[in-house]
Amino acid sequence: MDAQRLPGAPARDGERIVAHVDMDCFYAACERLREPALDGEPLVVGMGFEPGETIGAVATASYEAREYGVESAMAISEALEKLPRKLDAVEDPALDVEEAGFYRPVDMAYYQSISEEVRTILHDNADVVREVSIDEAYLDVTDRVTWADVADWARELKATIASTVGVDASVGVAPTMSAAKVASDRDKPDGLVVVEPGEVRSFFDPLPIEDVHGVGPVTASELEALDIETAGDLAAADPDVLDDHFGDRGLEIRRYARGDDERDVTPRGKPKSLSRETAIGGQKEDSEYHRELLSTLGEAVANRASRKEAFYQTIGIKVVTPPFDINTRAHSLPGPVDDPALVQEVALDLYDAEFTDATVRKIGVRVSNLSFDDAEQANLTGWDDPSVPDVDDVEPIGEARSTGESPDLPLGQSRLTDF
Ligand code: TTP
Ligand code: MG
Repeated sequence: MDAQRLPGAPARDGERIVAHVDMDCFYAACERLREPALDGEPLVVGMGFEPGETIGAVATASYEAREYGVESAMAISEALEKLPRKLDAVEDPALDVEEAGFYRPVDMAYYQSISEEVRTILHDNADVVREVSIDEAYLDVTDRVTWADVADWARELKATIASTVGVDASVGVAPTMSAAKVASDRDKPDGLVVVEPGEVRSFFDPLPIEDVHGVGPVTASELEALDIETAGDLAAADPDVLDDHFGDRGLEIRRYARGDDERDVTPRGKPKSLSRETAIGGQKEDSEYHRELLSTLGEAVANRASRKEAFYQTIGIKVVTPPFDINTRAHSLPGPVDDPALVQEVALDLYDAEFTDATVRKIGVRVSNLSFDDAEQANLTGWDDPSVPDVDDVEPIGEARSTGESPDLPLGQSRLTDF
């Protein structure tokens, strides 16, 4: 601890107390909730393990299954070699039932519902929560606790999650997001690690460089070639050398290794609009094909809005014509709706009004003027309150495995993207 710091002192000006919460073997923990007989057993959650199936991957493995070398993203065939399925072991005398495990298929809807329960508790226990994936969030608790009592706060949070929801969380607390994230991983499962402000450098120093935020396997091997093997080596590395090899990114990972991370915990924003578009390869002037695409895209956008519980008041299309002219047209409704058929109808009307003879490179559908307030729903039938709250936040991008996004609708060879 910092020599100047009084025990129990609140965070200093500008200094944050950040917690990172990450559930332990989350999908497996959820499966155990509804099937308690799986407690303490090696358990693999994934796809492709049923007879006749060959392709699939492990989503997660319980800590007992990890002892056998099974891990996330491993091919299911490899997992079955390391840890045969109990069902198979019972029937095959060559296999040992004691050295076999249980396999369960992925059930996202169920895991989402458990995740929601955990989130409610997180929001009750922090002023700012940033959810980054189905089982992971950052909490800013600067105004709620001091460094002296943050460990008690974290223990209580873990106990509340365990007793209310029935799953275990690991928690890391530190003055920065990146240190908190590393800390939550250090003592898994059921972990709790607090890194106080004066300890961040010494906490990071011995860690392997892969543990530094922003260092992937490729960067790690490039750093190792420069004899930089630990976060401490990276923190002490000559900035010019890093700049030469990696540019700005090199300086950024050096800052993270030194525990410098200025990012504030900010809540996830609500999107301003939702859209789907696709490039058109062959049939550039085929209006029936364009209309088909618009219907599919409209359905995809409307489904996405429903998943996000968003109502939309404006429905639009984008038609890109040669050379690269972007034409957007939109129609605003008297009030916010959640109506997939209407999205398709309006999109087609907008297209039919102007573009049936057009050569088209790209085509897309967008809904905007979004509202997320449940209270809006009450006004829908009467159409008597067209007011739409301002939604200023832009949807954040670039975070791994964002929560709850289902795959896009397949559309032949074309790639669906946002616009
Ligand atoms: P993680 O938090 O990375 O893993 P975990 O919760 O299973 O285990 P840990 O105790 O180490 O935190 O991911 C959360 C969930 O995301 C995980 O339960 C399953 C899913 N997932 C995948 O589907 N594929 C993957 O490759 C990974 C890493 C996770
Ligand atoms: Mg986890």
